[in-house]
Amino acid sequence: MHRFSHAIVRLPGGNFTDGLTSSGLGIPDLTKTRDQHTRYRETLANCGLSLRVEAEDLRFPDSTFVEDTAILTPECAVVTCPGAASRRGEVDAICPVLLEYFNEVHVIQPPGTLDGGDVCDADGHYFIGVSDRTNENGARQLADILAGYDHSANLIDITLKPGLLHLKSGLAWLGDKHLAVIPALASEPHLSRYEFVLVPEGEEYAANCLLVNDQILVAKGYPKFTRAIEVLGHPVLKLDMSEFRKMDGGLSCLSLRF
Ligand code: CIR
Repeated sequence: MHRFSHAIVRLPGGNFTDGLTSSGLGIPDLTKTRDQHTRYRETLANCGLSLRVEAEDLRFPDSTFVEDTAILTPECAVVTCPGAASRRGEVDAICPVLLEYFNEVHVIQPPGTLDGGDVCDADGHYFIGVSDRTNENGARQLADILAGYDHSANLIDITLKPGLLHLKSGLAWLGDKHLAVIPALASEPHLSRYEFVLVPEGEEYAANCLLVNDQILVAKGYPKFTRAIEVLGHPVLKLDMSEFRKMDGGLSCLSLRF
């Protein structure tokens, strides 16, 4: 398993609450948002990652969800072309950062669109969601780039799965052959060679958990799912994500790991 040594994060801005959302869960509290982001950064650092902390970018209220701007592999970085018009410009700020760490940086070209939240890395095999944000053109561009580094990929169409913003809103790799999967994705043929930790009904938000080296970060408040992943034997770290959830964001969205 590839281990992470670094993570890039971006601080939530004072206009975080102006971002895109469909959650209907109300307006985030900014102080709590910043506190939760601080805990998130501390947790990644405690997992042994060296953090690159980018300043808030008030031009883009959703830019703290930095995962959507790039796909990072051991060999290269791929700058995305975010599917939401209000987020498209976020990539200009991430490019120079990536060039400091990666010799090979590719860029998804329009009319392709791709959000990092649609890309699930299962130990070098990639599941790429085709969603309202990622179109087939963008997904195929990424699959072609990955193939150049001997990484395989499958496209998974989630456009007809209600309530799923990104593929990783319902899917996470948990090490070895284990995937966290929401019921709506459980019959997806490309996933059938894996062993599922099925996310209990009502706890779907927790599916966006994050394996960081040997530890699994999981959203706090989802006891059944937490118990189910504890069985896998990794230390499980619970983080309060309530304010990010209000803006449709989860644990993976808040960082780029490499
Ligand atoms: C958006 O709608 O783009 C943001 N409010 C949330 C993005 C969450 N990102 C992710 O799941 N990777």
